[in-house]
Formats: sequence, C-alpha cells, structure tokens
Amino acid sequence: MVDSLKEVTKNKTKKPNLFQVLLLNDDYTTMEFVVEVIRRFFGKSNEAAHALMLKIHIEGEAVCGVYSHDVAQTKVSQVIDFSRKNDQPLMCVIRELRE
Ligand code: TYC
Repeated sequence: MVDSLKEVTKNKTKKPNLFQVLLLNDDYTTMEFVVEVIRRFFGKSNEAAHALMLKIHIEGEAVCGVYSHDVAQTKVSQVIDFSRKNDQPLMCVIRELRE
C-alpha cells in the first residue's frame, strides 16, 4: 500500500502532449510561397525551408515543427489565414505525436 502510494506520487509529473504541425502538398501553391511560410511561421533558415518544401512536394507532407496543443493550433490558424489572404490553397494540419 505504502509502496503503491509512493509509486502514484512519483509518477504524478505529466509529460505534456506534443503535436506535430505538418504542411501538405498541393498542385497550386507556389514553391516560393511555401518557403516563405516555413521561414516566417516555423523559424527555419532559407536553406532548411527550401529543403522542407521540396520534401513536401515529393513526399506529400512534412513535419515543420512540434509544439504544445495551443501553440500547434495557433500555427495552423496563422498559416491558413496567411495563405488565404495571399490566394494560396496551402493546407496545414496538426497530428498528435505518439510515444
Ligand atoms: N507542389 C507545389 C508546386 O509544384 C509546391 C508545394 C510544395 C505546394 C509544398 C505545397 O506544402 C506544399 N507548385
């Protein structure tokens, strides 16, 4: 009993759930625009952004960052809002990171 109580107390610290933010490929968004989005919202260098954009173009999607749920959801909103304001259909989604 004492031991199991100790166990519960010891394991009480919770790891925060983490969420991947992905960009999806499409046929219409310009490559230049995707590079700008990755630089602006995911803090990547020009070279890293270009490499990620090409990965999405070839593989269909790529993880651009990993965040708490709140921050991940905000990134999705910011990217979609910025894209629509610039008449680009770029899609951005979140996916829970499994351990
Ligand atoms: N496939 C697009 C094109 O050929 C480029 C692109 C890359 C679009 C990544 C979206 O998330 C994307 N213009």
